[in-house]
Amino acid sequence: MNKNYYASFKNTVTTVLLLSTSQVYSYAEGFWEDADATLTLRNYYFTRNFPKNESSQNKSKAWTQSFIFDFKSGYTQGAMGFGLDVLGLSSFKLDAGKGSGKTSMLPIHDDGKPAREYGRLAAAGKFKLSKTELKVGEWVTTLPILRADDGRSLPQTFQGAQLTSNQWQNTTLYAGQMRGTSLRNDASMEDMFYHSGKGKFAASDRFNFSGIEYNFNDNKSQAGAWFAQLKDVYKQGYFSFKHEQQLGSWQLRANTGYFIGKEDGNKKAGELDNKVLFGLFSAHYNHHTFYVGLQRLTGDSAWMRVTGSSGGTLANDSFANSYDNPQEKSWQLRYDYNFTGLGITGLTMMHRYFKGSNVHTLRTSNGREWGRESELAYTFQQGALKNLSIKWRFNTLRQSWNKDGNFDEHRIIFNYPISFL
Ligand code: BDP
Repeated sequence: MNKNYYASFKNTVTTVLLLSTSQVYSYAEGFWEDADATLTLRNYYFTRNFPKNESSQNKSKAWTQSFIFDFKSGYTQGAMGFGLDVLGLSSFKLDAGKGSGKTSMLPIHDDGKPAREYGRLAAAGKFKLSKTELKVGEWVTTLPILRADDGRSLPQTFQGAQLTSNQWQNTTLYAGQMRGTSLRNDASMEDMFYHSGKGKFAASDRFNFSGIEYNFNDNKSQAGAWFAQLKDVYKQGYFSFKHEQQLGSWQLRANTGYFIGKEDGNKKAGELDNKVLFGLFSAHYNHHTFYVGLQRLTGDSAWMRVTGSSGGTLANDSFANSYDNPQEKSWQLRYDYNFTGLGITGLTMMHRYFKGSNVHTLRTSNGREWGRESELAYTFQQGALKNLSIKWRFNTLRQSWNKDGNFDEHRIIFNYPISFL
């Protein structure tokens, strides 16, 4: 009897354990099943020559090896799904001396020497209810009003919370608050700055935003409206319209936008005034793509963005400059070729030329600048090196009002992504 009792007790416990394990397992299933993990090995060589700086420093260079580990989970099952994203960032100096500061490749110590290594661990928890997601933690933001920069050794990150909802068809709603940023060449989390371009700057630890994007016309058109506020420094509205259109064998695209910004609350950077109207238009035909970019700033302040973040939303953003000084007018012409057309899949080439005028800063009221940029890139298509990409970027910038804005640059970037899971 006793023995039987013991056996059935044992059976019950085993069943309960098995059931709950499979319950936990199936609960966690989505978490792992839809997870992605990639380790990118990035080797980056950067050199900037300042031909006009005879008296002071005329060269700045740095070479780094970086490791970017990017884990993104799926969501656990159930009404409320839970997930976790982890980003491990680590970069090592291979070569860089005093004077490498102008490369923004590594943090610079007080004695002017670059750090031997730097990095961060960024994690974000995410919760999903139906088609609405709340994310809390630290990650690489890609919003048009707050775009993290990933142009050097390691990407910039922001810390905060963001709500993204796809509850309504064709519509995405965004809202959130960021409380700090870690710059692309820094390991620490700091307040967010804005520089007015007229000598005024101020920091804040609150960046609030909301936005809506609506896709229509078979997803060929998109309209967006955004609000951003760097509390007590600036507030900004952004309206965007994107469209693509097939015309015979040509594929045409337009990416247009309008920013309007003012000082906010306690006006920590003084009175501010900025508007930007821009359009980037492209035509793609048979491996060739032609672009025209037009951009015009009005008002007394530079374009409003958190200092150190990317200018990638603007039409005339580039490897080394964004042509976003107070009152600046600029244009660009660009040509891309994809060598698939000649049977070499993976090889691409880009050339572009920019011209900016009517720059108003503390040093000039009629500044001019121009830039020329090229990129030759190859991505291995198969074999052991599959997905390894090599980019060679070379560019020149000339600014009439700023010695440091006259340079010739070379960047050689290897990115080798290794996927797990
Ligand atoms: C790009 C930014 C641009 C910067 C440039 C740079 O969008 O505004 O001027 O980096 O590093 O990513 O010089």
